[in-house]
Amino acid sequence: MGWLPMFMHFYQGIWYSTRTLKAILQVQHHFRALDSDIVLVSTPKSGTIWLKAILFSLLNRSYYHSNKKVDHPLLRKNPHELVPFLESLHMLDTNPDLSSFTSPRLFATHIPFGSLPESMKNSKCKIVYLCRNPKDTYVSLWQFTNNLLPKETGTTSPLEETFDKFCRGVSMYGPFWDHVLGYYKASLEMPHKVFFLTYEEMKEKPREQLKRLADFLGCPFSEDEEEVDGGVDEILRLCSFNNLSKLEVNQNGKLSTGHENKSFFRKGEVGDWVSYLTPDMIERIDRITEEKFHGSGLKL
Ligand code: PAP
Repeated sequence: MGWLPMFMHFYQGIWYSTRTLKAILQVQHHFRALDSDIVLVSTPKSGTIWLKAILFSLLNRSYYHSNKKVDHPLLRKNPHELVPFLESLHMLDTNPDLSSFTSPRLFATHIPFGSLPESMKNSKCKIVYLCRNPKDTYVSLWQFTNNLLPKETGTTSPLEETFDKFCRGVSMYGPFWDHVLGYYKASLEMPHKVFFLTYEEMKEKPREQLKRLADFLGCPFSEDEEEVDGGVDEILRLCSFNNLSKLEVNQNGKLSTGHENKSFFRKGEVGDWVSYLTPDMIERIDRITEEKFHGSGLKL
């Protein structure tokens, strides 16, 4: 059983809900990556929505910069609508028509490296990978899951129980650590293909990370854009938690999946876990992180 009262399945070393597993199988069988594709991959609750907004703004910046009268789509649409998950596309339609996507196509997924469709590994498509400290990831996932429980029951999935499951790897797309390590290794082996980024790095030095991203994607900021037009700062402001979370669409809108847009904007902070985890829990999860990442050079 998963965190919600539904079954989970262990497939290719990873835990999925029934619905997600069906979608993953469709993605594996039908999705054909193009060399020009850009795919944002992330662990759930690592700030995917933030990076979706940033990548969308980055890739479309020249159009909206020179067409100031056109409203930026982020002001009216939730980033999940603008940058769809491959899983969601294949949940609605087993083999969706993607011909309306203009190049470079921008998609997102939570699929772990080992289970990516072959074309994503073999083509020249680029992967931007985002992950986050496991303690904040866990707390964010727990809060999100609580929102999905039927309101009338008033129940909260017990922190201790879900924490134990998370530590044992039983969470959506878990084990968390295996997911991260898969992409971390791929980024070391193929730095031109896989860009590895953490939520904390993005929070700490957003300008630097945004410029690194632009370089990696082959659309670097010119000096003018950076210094004169304020291109970098404008994207960061547009995509900031403060800005996105206050927009009407993100306060009152809903996705086609039924999720309320506001459920993707909770606190947006680093270190919120201190308010939820006991010293024993911290000790346990830190030990797992140390053991799993031992020798990899990775710290989260
Ligand atoms: P998903 O896996 O369901 O797509 P995802 O977008 O990865 O969720 O993560 C949501 C987290 O990103 C939330 O974290 P929290 O629960 O700790 O608050 C959310 O608040 C945070 N987030 C959303 N937008 C931003 C933003 N613009 N800047 C920073 N963090 C953000």
